[in-house]
Amino acid sequence: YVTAIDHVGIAVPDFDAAVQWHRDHLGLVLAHEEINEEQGVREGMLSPAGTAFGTDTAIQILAPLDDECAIAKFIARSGPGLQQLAYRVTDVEALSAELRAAGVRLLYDAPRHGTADSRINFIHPKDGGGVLIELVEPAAAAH
Ligand code: CMX
Repeated sequence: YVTAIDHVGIAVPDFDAAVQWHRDHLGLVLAHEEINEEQGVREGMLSPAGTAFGTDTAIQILAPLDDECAIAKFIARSGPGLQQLAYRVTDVEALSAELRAAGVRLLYDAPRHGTADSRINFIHPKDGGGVLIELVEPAAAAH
């Protein structure tokens, strides 16, 4: 099911400052940006110039929209930093079903809306070796 590392997510308190820091110091460009109200985030996908968003691995900047969302809680507990590792998958529902059958806890009963109309679910960090693992089925593969 896993075809690539889709992105690595960094929780930040200030979206614009983080985007600027990565541009100024590492030359990464903002290839995509959106608000996801359900997840409570303003998020951006950063890539090296010349690479393709949706194909190559991206760095995801995640800034909280309010004090109650997952990113706000993460920053309050752990401070800014790496928050998630996201794998691109061909079929998020089929993989989730196999994981559940194997006793791995998924956060959602059904996939939710992710970046660029992808469908997403998460493996609980306690079952992911201490890593919050996101499963991303891109929109193009949706069915
Ligand atoms: N990475 C690793 N461990 C994490 C973690 C993370 N991102 N977030 C929480 N944990 C750990 C905590 O440190 C804690 O460990 P201890 O019990 O040893 O202290 C444990 O998991 C807490 O688990 P919890 O109390 O069940 O849950 P929380 O309230 O801390 O929430 C989580 C954790 C993963 C359920 C919540 O962050 C969540 O729902 N995440 C999925 C949604 C999300 O991250 N959205 C933002 C990104 C949106 C997008 O990518 O599109």
